[in-house]
Amino acid sequence: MTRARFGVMGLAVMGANLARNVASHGLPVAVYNRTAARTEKFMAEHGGEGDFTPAHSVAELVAAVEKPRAILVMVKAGPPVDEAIQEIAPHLEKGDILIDGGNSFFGDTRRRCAELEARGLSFLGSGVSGGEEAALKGPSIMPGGSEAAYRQVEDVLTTIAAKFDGAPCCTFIGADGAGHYVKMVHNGIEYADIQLIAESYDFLQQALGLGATEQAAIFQEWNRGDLDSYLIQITAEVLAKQDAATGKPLVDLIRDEAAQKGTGKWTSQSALDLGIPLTAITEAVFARFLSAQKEERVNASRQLRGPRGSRNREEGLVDAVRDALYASKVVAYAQGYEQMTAAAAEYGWKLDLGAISSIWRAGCIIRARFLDRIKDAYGEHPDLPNLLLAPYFRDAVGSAQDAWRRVVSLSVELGVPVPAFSSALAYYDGYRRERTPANLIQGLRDYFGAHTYGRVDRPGAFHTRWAQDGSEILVED
Ligand code: NBP
Repeated sequence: MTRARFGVMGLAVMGANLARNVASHGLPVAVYNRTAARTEKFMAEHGGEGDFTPAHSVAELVAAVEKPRAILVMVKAGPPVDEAIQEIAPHLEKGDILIDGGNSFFGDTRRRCAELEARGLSFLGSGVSGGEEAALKGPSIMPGGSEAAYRQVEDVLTTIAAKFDGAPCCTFIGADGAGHYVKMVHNGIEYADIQLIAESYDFLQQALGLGATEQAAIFQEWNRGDLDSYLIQITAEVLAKQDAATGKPLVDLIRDEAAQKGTGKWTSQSALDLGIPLTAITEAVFARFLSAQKEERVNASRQLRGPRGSRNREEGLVDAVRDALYASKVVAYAQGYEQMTAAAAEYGWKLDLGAISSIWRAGCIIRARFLDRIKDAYGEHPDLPNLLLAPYFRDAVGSAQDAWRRVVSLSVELGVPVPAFSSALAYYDGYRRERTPANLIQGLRDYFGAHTYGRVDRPGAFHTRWAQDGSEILVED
């Protein structure tokens, strides 16, 4: 039997395209799917594209791959990954490598790493971004787990990855769940990016009365400047698309209920666990929840009054929205990167944020010109506490802030909901404040719960008998 360099278990859209990607580089690939009909369909449609060995059982798959084996598991995230591992692991030998390329929860990946390592097997939890087309032509790959195992499959993964200026968009991220964690934050940032685009579209429509076709040209124009990115580019394409049946912009015919698969929610949940103010991504998740309450919204739209404000035709508002979008985007990334820094400290990973920015420059959904700037910022200052403090971003946001405030205040006046724009601005204003009103929060907490407070003029923890004699007690030095 031919010895394949690589095995793929799971031939739905992602697994099939990754297998084809590997084979397109001249490497022999063994393929297996739980339901045999999918393997047969794959071979019928793509068998001629490369050196594929179809397997009809996991034993056959394992036998077809050269040792030490490298097998990509590309099945539905969650329990199916555990089931697939349980099925294949008994057939593997010490030193073999399993790669989970799905969108697994990083906590599951940490557990699976430990379980498989205890069995003498290596495990890589690898984020793969870019959707089905990138899986075929070159995704951004974020592998985490055993570094020694990564080095053994690095040639295959870097060969199939997207390239930016010739450099592969694949780098070892860190131990156990680091790769899936970084992929999760990537997806969270994607939620924020998309929400900010949706808010721009809504504002341009509600406040300026601009239709989809007019907006398509605006987004196209924006894509030639600092906002240059895949998501802005495809926004222009989506807005420009006409529905063949009605002749109307297709976007106007799409139901306004956003779905989600959970990676945005995980990112927010993790931020809560780590104590990171991840407002932009979390508002994006909440906005999708609110959008899904369609029936309630329709009912409320008939009962709840809004402002009487009308459309605004002030000069320069389109450019102001562009600046607000850019500044809010910087905040969303700053928060996501801060979260990765906190996760690295919590889980003992050495995350190279500059390298992570590099591998997001091509192949993935958030690919953008501005990631080059982030890479440079972390290249110059690897310990940068917050992206907003990098000179380029500090100045860019400083220049955009007047426009940003104008868009947010006009939105409030007109009753246009811009949760990501406004929460990003509130974060910016909160982050740049030397003194916040948390002194009052501490006073209240001490009043009702004797939770103590610190003083600005003396060390220690204090409690005041607020409602009694007002005396202060030093609780702790
Ligand atoms: P799906 O997420 O739709 O999963 C379908 C595959 O999982 C089929 O091959 C199915 O086999 C297999 N499977 C299931 Br379900 N349970 C199994 C089990 N217990 N044992 C073995 N195989 C099992 O596939 P996908 O859309 O290709 O996505 C794969 C992974 O990649 C997911 O984690 C996804 O989140 C991630 N991802 C997807 C995209 C995208 O654009 N779609 C992008 C990036 C990442 P069957 O044929 O026998 O039912």
